Amino acid sequence: MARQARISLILVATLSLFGAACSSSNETAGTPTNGATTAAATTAAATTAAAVATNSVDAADFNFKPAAITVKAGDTVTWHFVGASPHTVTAADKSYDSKVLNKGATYTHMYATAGTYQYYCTLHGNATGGGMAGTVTVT
Ligand SMILES: [Cu+2]
Repeated sequence: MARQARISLILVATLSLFGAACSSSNETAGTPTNGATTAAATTAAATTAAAVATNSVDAADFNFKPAAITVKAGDTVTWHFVGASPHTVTAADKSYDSKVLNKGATYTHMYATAGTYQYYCTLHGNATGGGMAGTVTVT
């Protein structure tokens, strides 16, 4: 699972760099200095959108906020069901499952071991990260 997340990150980074290269060549053809600056800015933006250090996640309609978080090994993560629709917090590997919960409920899970863990809502997402899904990176 960690490998899958890493591949996804590499893919995103590669696509970002590719996009930066394309836009810089369109706007400033043959000016490598500008291209390098654009690539650096893109990298910084990607870092900003990366995982948030928190152990509290909202299960909203229809996404997890924030969708990517980081916690320390041994930390407990709490999901707050704030959306009007019912949702679940289900490990991609099915190792834990909140079952369907409604607005106002909370669900907690303790992550004992470092790694990258994907989860999803069985009603609105899938185990491969599509739709309503999230990632917990444990360090
Ligand atoms: Cu849902």
